[in-house]
Amino acid sequence: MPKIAICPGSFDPITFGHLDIIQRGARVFDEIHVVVLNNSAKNSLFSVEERLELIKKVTEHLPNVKVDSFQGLTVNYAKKVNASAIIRGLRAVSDFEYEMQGTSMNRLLNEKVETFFIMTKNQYSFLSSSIVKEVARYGGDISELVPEVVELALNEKYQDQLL
Ligand code: COD
Repeated sequence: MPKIAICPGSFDPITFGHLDIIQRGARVFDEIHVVVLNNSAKNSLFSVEERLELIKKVTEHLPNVKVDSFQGLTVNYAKKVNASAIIRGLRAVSDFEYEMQGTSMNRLLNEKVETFFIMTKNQYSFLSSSIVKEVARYGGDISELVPEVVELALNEKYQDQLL
């Protein structure tokens, strides 16, 4: 049976930090489903369709990565695609409390799905979609932080505000 994992997130937008986690997960699992879900605590800049499009473009070199969106609980999506694992990235101690809460809740909802954490690479330890949006909004250089298609999409979103 293939080992399937899901990589859930907001991906608003996808960064090199996300991509690194997806690539490293794809080396371990037979199949990875990157899934755009709603985080009720966050207002998104990109629509779900825009986020999917960007993720598809930057993962097209990874044959065992699929991209999808879902309305609802992460564990329900895992069940839908027969995934036995959830992959999450860890950056700093500050991520721990949130991840601990989410992992405990997911385990309570479905104890058959195990959560695995991949530690960020040092160069991405400070990187988040929020910080990228903040820098892009004020015209800063984000070329080291996101793939080129994402940089273009961000510049397009914010160009009106820069004029
Ligand atoms: N380096 C390494 N990992 C990173 C980096 C980086 N620089 N940046 C982000 N990551 C990791 C994050 O730690 C996370 O694991 C993943 O990438 C996605 O990050 P985000 O910020 O895009 O996504 P989140 O954390 O907002 O996603 C939260 C969910 C949408 C998955 C969550 O809210 C959810 O499961 N919602 C559905 C409802 C549900 O099931 N709720 C119960 C469980 S919380």
